Amino acid sequence: MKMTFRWYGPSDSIPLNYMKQIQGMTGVVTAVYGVPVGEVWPLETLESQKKLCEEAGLEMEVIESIPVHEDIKLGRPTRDKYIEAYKENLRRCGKVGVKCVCYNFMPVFDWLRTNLYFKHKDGATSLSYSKKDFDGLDPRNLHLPGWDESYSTDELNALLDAYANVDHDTLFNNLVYFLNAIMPVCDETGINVAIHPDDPPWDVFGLPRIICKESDYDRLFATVPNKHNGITFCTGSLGAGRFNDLPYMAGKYADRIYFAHLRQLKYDGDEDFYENGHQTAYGNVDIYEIVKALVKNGFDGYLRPDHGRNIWGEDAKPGYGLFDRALGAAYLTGLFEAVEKDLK
Ligand code: DNO
Repeated sequence: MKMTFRWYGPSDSIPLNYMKQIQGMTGVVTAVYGVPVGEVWPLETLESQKKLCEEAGLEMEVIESIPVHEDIKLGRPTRDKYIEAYKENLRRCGKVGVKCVCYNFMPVFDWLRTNLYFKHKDGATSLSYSKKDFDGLDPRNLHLPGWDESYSTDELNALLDAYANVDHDTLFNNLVYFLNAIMPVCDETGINVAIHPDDPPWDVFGLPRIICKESDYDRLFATVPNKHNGITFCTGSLGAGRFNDLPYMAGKYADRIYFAHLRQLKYDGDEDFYENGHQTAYGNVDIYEIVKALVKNGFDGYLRPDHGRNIWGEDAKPGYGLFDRALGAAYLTGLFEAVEKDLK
């Protein structure tokens, strides 16, 4: 496994050398920010970001994410144009040594939480999700923490209308169309693409979500068997689904897991949860059993600590502070060491 840390590019408030000071850190996970979805990333930006990483002694082998244009998800005639741009982005990433590209196929919305500052008794804060708060939201007039408000209300409404005709199978077929189109570029560049699960792993606002559970992965690999078609195993996203057995899934798909997001969450009702520090004792995700399943089954991908709490007075981007993610990285590195030694 290779331990990595998410870096939001040159404007990230956390300096690269702080990331490097977390012992065991091999590289960053990043993207080119500020380019509209569907456009080609300037090669010079990729090169200059890579240079900054190298100067800090870090690799830049993972991209999270190259976002997928909604026209591709909707299967609109214009999708081919956006797929061409996606292929060009993969080639450019390949040129600067990227080995793994994370993406998601969630219609309109990426991850959803209802509170970015859930208060813990010890004064820490973290992200949380409450069904009751969620049910009170109007997707057509949405102001939600963490959600990209780059759409105007009119654009958002037009997009939601367009999805009225897209059911789970249609969305899945559009994913397959996209994957079949990009696989040759993955073969050519050696890049593995790793789909991020839907977060939370169920339909939201009547929009279909198709990467939520075991049968979704089985269907994905049966339909597009190319080995470059892989997954980002995000324990926080999949773990919100009480129906997912994460250690079992980690073992079953270990050879397709090119990237792992290991994060903790604590159930707080039937669907509600809040995020917590990474340790197994602090939530419902058995990080130890997941690490064991990964190691036992030959997991050889990238790994990153995921959403941490905000602690020690840090005023960080919710989920992405330095302190708790550093603690998470140290904990995960220790777990891997223990499990790897035990299994030898
Ligand atoms: C949240 C992240 C997601 C993830 C995308 C991948 O913190 O895990 O936003 O980057 O879904 O495309």
